[in-house]
Amino acid sequence: MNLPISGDLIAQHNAANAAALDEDYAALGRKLERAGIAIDTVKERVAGFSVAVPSWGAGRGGTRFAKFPIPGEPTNIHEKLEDCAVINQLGRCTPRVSPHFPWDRVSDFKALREEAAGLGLGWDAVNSNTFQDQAGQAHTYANGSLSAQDAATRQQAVDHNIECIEMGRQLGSTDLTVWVGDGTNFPGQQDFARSLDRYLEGAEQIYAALPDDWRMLLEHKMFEPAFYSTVISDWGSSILAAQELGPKAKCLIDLGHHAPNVNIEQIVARLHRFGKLGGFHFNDSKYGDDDLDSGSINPHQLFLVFNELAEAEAHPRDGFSPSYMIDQSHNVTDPIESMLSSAEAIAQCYAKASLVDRAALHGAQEANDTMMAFQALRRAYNVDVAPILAKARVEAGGAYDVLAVYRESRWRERKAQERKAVGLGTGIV
Ligand code: RM4
Ligand code: MN
Ligand code: MN
Repeated sequence: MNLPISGDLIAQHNAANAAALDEDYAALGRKLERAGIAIDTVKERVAGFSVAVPSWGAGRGGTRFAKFPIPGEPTNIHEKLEDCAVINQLGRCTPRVSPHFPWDRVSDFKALREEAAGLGLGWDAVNSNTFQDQAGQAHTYANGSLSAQDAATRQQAVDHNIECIEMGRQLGSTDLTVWVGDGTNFPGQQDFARSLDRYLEGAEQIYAALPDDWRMLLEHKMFEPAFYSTVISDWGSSILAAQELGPKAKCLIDLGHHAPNVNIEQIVARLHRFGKLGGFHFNDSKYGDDDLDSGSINPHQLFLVFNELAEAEAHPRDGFSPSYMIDQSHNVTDPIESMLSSAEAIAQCYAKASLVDRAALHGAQEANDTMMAFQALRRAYNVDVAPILAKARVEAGGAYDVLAVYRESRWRERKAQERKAVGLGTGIV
C-alpha cells in the first residue's frame, strides 16, 4: 500500500504523545469502571466504526454566490482519492469513498478500484445526479428528472441511474443513493399526485435494475433547488415510496434536509420501526441545508441521533446496516481538515451513545422516572471520550492529533506545487 503521509512523521508524533495518551486513557478507564463499563470494550467498538467520505467533499464547496478555491485542492477523482487517503490514514475511520456520477466518471473503473485499494480505500454508496444538466445531454432537467412531464427526460434520468449501478458494481459498491432536485417554485406549477406517480414509475425501473445484494437509498429533502415543493420532501414521502418500491428500497436521512427544529432522532426511530432506515448523510445546519461540519452547531442532536442508532443496533429489524456518509460543503476551510474534524465528531457521538446505560434508561422509562431517564443520556453525553478515540486511532496506525500531523505534513502546500489551479465560479461543488 502506498499511503500518502510519511509513516515516520506519524510515529514520531505518536511517540511524543504516548505518555499523555496513556495517562488520559487510564484515568478515563478508572472513571468508566466505576460505572461498570470496560473502556477496552468501548474502544473496540469505536475501532469498528466507520463513516464514508464523499468524493465531492474533498474539493472546496461554494454557495449560490461564490466559490473560493484554495491552492492545491483536488481537480479530479484521482486527486480526490489521494486526499481521502490522507483523511483515512490519519483518522482511521473513513475507509470508503462515496462517488458522485457523472462528476467522478472515468473510462476504466477496474483501474479506479485498484487505485483506491492501493491507497487503502474502498467504495461506498454511489450517488446519481439528475439535478444538473451535463454538457451534451439530450434533455434538460430544468422541469424535473424522474418526475418530469416529458417522457424522454424521465427515461434519461432512469438510464443514468441504471448506468450508476453498473459503474458502482465495477467499483464494488452495493448501494445507490437517489436524491432528485425535482419540485416546484410556484403553487399550481405541478400536480402533487401526478408528479409523485411519475417519480414512482421511474424509481420502479431503477429498482428493477438493482442487483440482488444492492439497496436503493431514497434521500428526501424539503427544499432547494425547488423552493415551493419537492417530490420527495420529507420522511413520510420517502417511506411511502420505499414501501411501494420493495424491500431493497430504504430511506436515507440527510441531517440538513428538514424543517428547522424537526426532531430528527425521532425520525430515525420511526424509520427503523418499519425496517426502512438505510443510511445517513452527516452534516450540521443552523438555517437549512447549510452543509456545515458535523457537530459544529448542534453536537447534542448528533448524540441523540446516535443514541437512536444504538437502540436500533440493539434491536435490529430487517438486517439493520445503515450506510453512513459525511455530506458537507467546505466553503471556508481546508476540506481535509473539515473531514478529519467531522469524522472525529461523528465517532465521538457514536462512542458516547455506546456509553449509555441502556438498562438504567429503559428502567427509568418503564417507571416513568423522567429525570433519571434523561440523566442516563446526560451522563453519557458528558463524558469526554477523546482518549478512547485517540487510543483506537493510534493503535490502528493513525495520528494522536490528526490536525497537528496534517499541518506538519504540509500536504496542501506540497499539492499546490503539483496540482493545477481550480477555476473560480459558483456552485455547490
Ligand atoms: C444535496 C443532497 C445530496 C448531495 C448533493 C450534492 O443537497 O444532500 O445528497 O449529493 O446535495
Ligand atoms: Mn445528502
Ligand atoms: Mn444536502
